[in-house]
This record gives sequence, structure tokens and C-alpha cells, in this order.
Amino acid sequence: MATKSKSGNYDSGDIKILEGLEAVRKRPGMYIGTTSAAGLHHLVWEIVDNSVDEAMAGYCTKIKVTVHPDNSITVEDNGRGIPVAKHPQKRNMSTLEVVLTILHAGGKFDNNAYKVSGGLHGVGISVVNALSKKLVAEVKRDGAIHRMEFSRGKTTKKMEVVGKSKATGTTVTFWPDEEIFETTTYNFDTLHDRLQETAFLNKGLKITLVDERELTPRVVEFCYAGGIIDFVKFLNEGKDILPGLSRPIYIEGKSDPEAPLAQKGEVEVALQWNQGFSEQVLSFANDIYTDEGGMHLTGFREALTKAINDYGRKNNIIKEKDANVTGDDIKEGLTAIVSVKLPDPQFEGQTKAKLGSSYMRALTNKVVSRGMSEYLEEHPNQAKEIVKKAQQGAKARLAARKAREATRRKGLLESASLPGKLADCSVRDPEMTELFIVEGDSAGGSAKMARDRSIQAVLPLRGKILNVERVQKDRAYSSETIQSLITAIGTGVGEEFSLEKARYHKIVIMTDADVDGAHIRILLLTFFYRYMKPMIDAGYIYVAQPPLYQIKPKGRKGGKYLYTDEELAIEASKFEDSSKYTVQRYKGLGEMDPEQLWSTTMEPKNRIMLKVTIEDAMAADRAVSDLMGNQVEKRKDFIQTHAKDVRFLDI
Ligand code: 1YM
Repeated sequence: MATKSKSGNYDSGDIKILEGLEAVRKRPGMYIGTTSAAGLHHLVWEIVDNSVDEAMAGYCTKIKVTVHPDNSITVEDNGRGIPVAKHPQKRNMSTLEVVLTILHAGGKFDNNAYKVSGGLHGVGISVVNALSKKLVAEVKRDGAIHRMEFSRGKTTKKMEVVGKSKATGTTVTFWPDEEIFETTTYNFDTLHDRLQETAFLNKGLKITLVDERELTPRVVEFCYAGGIIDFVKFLNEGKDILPGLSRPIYIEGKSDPEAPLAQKGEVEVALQWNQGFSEQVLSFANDIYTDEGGMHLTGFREALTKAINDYGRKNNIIKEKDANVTGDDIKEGLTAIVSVKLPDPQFEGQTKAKLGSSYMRALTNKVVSRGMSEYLEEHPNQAKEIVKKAQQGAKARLAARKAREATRRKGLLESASLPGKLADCSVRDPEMTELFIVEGDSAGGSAKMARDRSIQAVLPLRGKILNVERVQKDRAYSSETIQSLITAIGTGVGEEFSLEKARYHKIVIMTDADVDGAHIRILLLTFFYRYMKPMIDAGYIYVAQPPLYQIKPKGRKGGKYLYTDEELAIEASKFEDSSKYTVQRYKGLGEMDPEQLWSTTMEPKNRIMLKVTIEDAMAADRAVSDLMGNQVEKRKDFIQTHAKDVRFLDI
């Protein structure tokens, strides 16, 4: 914060500092959202966005991101190189230095109308510089290699020419500052998924990711000639596709050439239906993922619904007596990418992840209406399948409503009649109470004995829970296990879902630390993801962490609980004489007596629980369909590679 002068006003000197990179170091959260792992990764996106802008402007074809063993990062592109000549306004500085040391420099004095950087999160490369203990920039331009060094936003080595080169491009290497970040360890999967997404959204752009932290560096290359068509194919990988639709539908269009700047834009859409029932529609504005949708998505949905109804009516597939299919009916099994580009996107919504620019609704509607009706006319076989699939959706919607009404009449989804197997707690304040969902009756019995019955309720589940990804809603609602979950939790589902009615603010999934336990955990997470997503958003869903091992000195009581293999390895390395210790591995919750279960896993002051977040709905959905989809091979693969990690799965 700026210090106030004696008069109580901020003086100009203070304001200047506030505007500078000092302010970024003082309040990093204001610029990159958080100083947790997400903020650390944000630094990479910030630099890569610059290279992507250069690619969109048509000057860059390759981007390479390298993670070095010390968790420093190099981003390299083959664009024009950041200009190195004296800056027109700051006569004593090169443009390179201005871009790296002045907040919000870089501006819009160029002809690239659709910038990623400077968009929703875009705070510019100078913010990365401010938050790095060291940063080195190298620019190949005008026949020479120029180099500059910085530390915590300040220039430490003035620009110098360090070599010759006919090539052009920019290379930035930075070392995130431990004084700022809670962690400085980069996550390969996070980098991998985001860079892959960027490559999908920028047809033909080659992005290489190199991780040098392992003995043999991991190298992955992304380059998609089909762009978002390949993205849709990727999302539907392993799923059965609607007959005839193996090639996704692709539609593109742009605003009138005469449109004023404030009405300009481009729309690109790819879509494909699979035989499943869940929907995966991802929307982007200037490559920024719009998690909350917005105008482009609304325009897309309206146009798609209308085109399908118009075609269905015209060709008598939707009969005169039938009602129109709704947007929800069309969603079943739909996978789509809606990507728009516009000069000055307006973002709104809770997380600023909703496109508010209203003219994009009409533009997207127009482009998709034309493209979709053309497609349907030209592909009558596919068109028929699409309309029929939507009609199936309508039928299921009506059946689900009936099933819900029937169960509601019987009082099955009402909290009035709680499931018989639920051992409820006595306190009624949901903020204080917890529900443990436990695998199997025997572990359920232990948990019932172990719990603090004032605030902890226990619901044992017998056997596997229904795989909700593979069935339609009416069948899910008629499953006894699912009904008991819904009634115990109290929120209802579907149109009647109400977070306020949750009977507990902690729902804890407690399963064995083996493959079966992992499977049940995933099935439960799928259920919450598909039927009660607001519970995940609200942070109400947890995964219990029972210990994996206990080590104790032979012949003695008591010992130490260990929760991971790493902990065991560390403990074991300290054994002087391993014959004096025994190591017990807990395969299931049932192997612990109630006292042990309480003190290791359930007692609020000791236990470790993981809060389930939707960090990356896309990754989650992929994991879920790999595990749950119809293709057995994928499922086997997933279980084999994740049996252990599933304990830590951030779904
Ligand atoms: C590894 C990071 O920053 N590449 C990059 C940045 C710029 C340019 C090219 C560029 C842009 C323009 C003209 C323009 C930037 N230049 C500026 C500024 N990679 C990376 N590649 N010439 C080169 O936009 O007109 C800001 S970013 F302001 F100097 F033009």
C-alpha cells in the first residue's frame, strides 16, 4: 500500500510507485489471482500468450516451453522478436526494456485485432518479471542476438548484443521468486493440458513442451492441422460416435467486412455427437476459456436448436403432433468447441469467465444457423441420426420427470424418510455436520462405532454404485443406492436441486486404499460431478485419507501411521535394524479397529482430508470417461496407471 503523506493524501510519488512493479510484488494476487500453484503456472501462460499473439498476427509458427531442473522456465518463439530499438515515448529505453519493466506496456498499437494477452488475465510480461527472482530475455532481430537481465522487475544487465543471427524470435527464461510463491514446482500435466489446448485453438501452430527434470527429458509436441476439429475428436476419443458422424461438423464465419470495429468478430465451431448422454461443450473467446459461457454460447445453442427443429419439421421426422426438441435434449452426447475472436472482449460473471459482448450472440447465431442448416441439407443420413438422437433425449427427459415425480410421491427423494442404513448425527446445523460415505457394510459398522455421533453421520454403501455416465437419468433415479445418497444429502437433484437444503457441509468419501476403493471413489465423484456439481463448487465434497501403513517396534503397542509410499520410504531409510520393526499395510478400512479408524481418519483434529475441486473440469471428464466409458481397454489402462494416484486425484 502507498504510504499517506502528512496531509492524509497520497502524493504523486506514492502513486507512481503503486503503478510500478513494486505494486505487483506487494499485491501479486491482484495481478495473477493467487500465489498458489495456479499463480505459478499463470506466469507461463502470460509469456506464452505473447507468443500466441505473435502467431495469430501471422509471424510465429513455433513455440517451445522448457521446464529446467531448478523449475525455471524457458519460453521460446520464432516470431519477429520484441522490438529492441529505442522506445518512441521513453527515449532512453529500448522497447524491450519498456515491455519488461513497465506495467501494461505493450499496448494495442499494432494491427493484431484479436489479442490473447491483455485479455481476461493478460497482465503482461512485466508482471512475470516483477515476480521472478531472475529473468533473462533474448531477442533475435535485425541480424543480432540481444540480451538483457532482470531481477524482481529491475534491470540488472543493460541490453547488449551477444551474437549474430539471421533468424528472428524471442526467448524468455525466468526463475519464479520463492519469496512470492507458496510453491515453485511446476506440474507437468497442468502445462501439458493447457499447451495442448492452445495448440488445438491455433490450427497449425507447433508447440513443444520439454521437461528436463527427469533423467531422460520428456518431450511432447502438439500441432493440429485440423484445429478445433481435432479438439472435438480428442474429446470424443474412446467414445462411440453417432453413425455417420465420424467427421465432426465444422462451421466458420465472420462479421461483415463493413462492420465497425466494435461489431467485428470471427466464429469457429466444431461439433460431434457421441452415443453417450453427457454434454461437453467448451467455449472460448480469444483463446480464453469461458467457463461460464456467455453470448457466444447462447447464440450457438439457440441456432443449433432451431436448425434441428426446422429440419426435423420440414422433413417430417418431428411429427406434427410432437413438441419441439429443446436445447437440453440436443445436449445429450454433444461434444463441441465454440471459439470466437473479437477485438475488445468484455468479460463478466463471478470469475470473469463469461463473455458479455452482446453482439457476439447475434453473430454466432447467424454463422451457426447458416452452417448448420447447410450441413443438415447436405447430409440427410447424418441429419436424421441427429434429429432422432435429440428426440431420444426428449423422451428420456419426460421419463426422468415421471420417475422423479413418482419417487417424490413415494417420498423417496424427500428428507422426510431418510434411508434406513443412514446412521445420522444428532446436531442439525449443516455447517457443523459431516456425512461419511463408506464402502461396504463392515467398514460402515466400524465407522458407526468410531464416529462422533453428535456431528458425524455414516452412510454405508453396499457394493458398487451405478455408473451414472452410462445410464439415462430415469434409471439413475430409480437406483436404490443413488436414492439413498440423494435423500441422505437432502439437496434433491436436477431442476429441484437446492444447495441450501444440504444436510451436511462436509460429505466425505471414505473407501479402501485399493483398486476397488479407487473405482468406487471415482464412481461417487462422477455422481457428484454430473448430478450435484454445485456441491463440488461449494467445497462440500471431500475424500478421506486413511493411512496406508503402520510401523511399530516389534513386541510393542502403538506405532506410527504413514499415509503415502514416500513417507514409508523415508521412515524405512532410518531403520538401523529393520528386523526390530514390523510394517503393516492396511488394505482396507475393515482392517482397522474403530479406535484406529477414528484417530487416523475421522477425528477432525488429526485426520487428513482432500477437498475435491473442479480445477479442470475437462481433465476430470476425461478421467471419468476413460474409466467409465464403454471401451474396456481404456478403463484397464486408467486403473493400472492411476490405482495409486487416485488417492490424490483432483477431480
Ligand atoms: C517468449 C515471449 O514476447 N514474443 C513477441 C512479443 C512481441 C512481438 C513479437 C512483437 C510485437 C509487435 C511487433 C507488435 C511484442 N512486442 C511488443 C511491443 N515471446 C514474445 N514476439 N513486433 C514484435 O505487436 O506490433 C509487446 S509484445 F510492444 F514491443 F511491440
